[in-house]
Amino acid sequence: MPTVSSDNLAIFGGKAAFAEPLHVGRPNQGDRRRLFDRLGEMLDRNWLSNNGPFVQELEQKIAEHVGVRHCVAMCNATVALEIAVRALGLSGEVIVPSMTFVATAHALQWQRITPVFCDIDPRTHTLDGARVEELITPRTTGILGVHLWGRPCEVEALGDIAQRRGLRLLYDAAHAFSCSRGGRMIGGFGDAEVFSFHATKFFNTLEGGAVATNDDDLARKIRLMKNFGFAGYDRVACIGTNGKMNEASAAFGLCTFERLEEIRAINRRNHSLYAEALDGVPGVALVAYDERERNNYQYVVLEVDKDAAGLSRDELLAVLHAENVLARRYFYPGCHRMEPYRTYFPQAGLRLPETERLVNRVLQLPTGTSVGEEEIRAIGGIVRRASAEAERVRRVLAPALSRRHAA
Ligand code: T4K
Repeated sequence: MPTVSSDNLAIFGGKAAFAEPLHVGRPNQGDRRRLFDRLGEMLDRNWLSNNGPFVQELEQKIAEHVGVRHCVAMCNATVALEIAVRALGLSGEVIVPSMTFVATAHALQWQRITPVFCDIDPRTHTLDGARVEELITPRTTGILGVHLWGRPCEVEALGDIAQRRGLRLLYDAAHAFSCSRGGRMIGGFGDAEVFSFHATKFFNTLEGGAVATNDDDLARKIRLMKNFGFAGYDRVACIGTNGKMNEASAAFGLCTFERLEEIRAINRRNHSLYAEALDGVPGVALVAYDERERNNYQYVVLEVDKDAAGLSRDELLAVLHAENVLARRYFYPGCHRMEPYRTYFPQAGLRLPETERLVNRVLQLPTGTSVGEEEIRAIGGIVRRASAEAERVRRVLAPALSRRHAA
């Protein structure tokens, strides 16, 4: 049971609130007995990969759930993005946010396509349409939007730009499985959308991902490409790679899928509990989801306004880590400040003021099925206490943080 000392935070020498670390991204699992049954079936069948029956069943369930004609399951979202990018014929330059997991940019650069980093709208944390238009050049072939934290991009504005300027439009929907925009499920926007089913995601298949699309030709091409381009036993129709999902992953996914609504309800409850626990803490805002839409609530994101809070995001992070709450600072420092992009585009930060501001303000807190009410109230108590004692926190942390900045 967590114990938050009301007068002695761990950074002041008190005992950590949690004996065991509390992580962001603990996996959600389905029913274990159902999983063992399915794994038994798989072993009896001795069909372990290559478009097996569990993969087909999962693809059908996902396509139905998000309301698209095609779902192609893959080994992970990074490979799914690479394949979608190639199948869409992207080349030259593609406009993409820097405020994303580095895999989004890598999926382009890996194929020698230049990711042109675009700033975000500070209200949505997703691509700013006006900035996108300014970055279009004769070499631009597409836009790759990211539904960050599961909050959808301004799909109407981006769709309009793509249509007017003759660009392909792909979405990295790694965070947005089972979310909607304007009542329509994510999966059906743009030319295609890519989900991640990594262990740390709301819905997982151990490792995994999928491309969702309503474009028959594109789906056919993607299916070929994820299987080396094989169109028959001895016939290779195009260049391809190995992007297949295996049967054990699909079996795990089918079991997690059966708990989807329950997991979503727990995430939603956790999000509301955090809202209550953090209510009124100055300068610390919980990023909200649009309650008129369907959300998966998989990320609990705080935005820390240093001036109002009296503490920086990194100071609050240090307080939480000392209590064994391993909050994260996704996606610091932004792709443009990671290699190889930092070397390729040393000036990129100049046109990304909102991204640079946001990467220094946000942190993510633990949620999911392994986090309960008591933990959330304790975490809220830690944040509240740190805020009340902001000056003392800053004094205690100053030497360590200045050493870190100097390094
Ligand atoms: N696009 C976007 C916008 C993405 O966010 C991602 C992935 C992708 C594309 C690419 O999707 P994939 O190719 O991965 O399908 C994690 C995930 O590995 C990554 O999938 C995810 N985004 C990213 C946001 O988070 P790390 O480097 O932070 O993971 P790691 O190893 O630190 O794990 C996070 C925490 O989760 C750990 O502290 C402990 C816990 N954990 C993790 C695993 C794997 C567990 O408790 N059990 C586990 O099995 O990237």
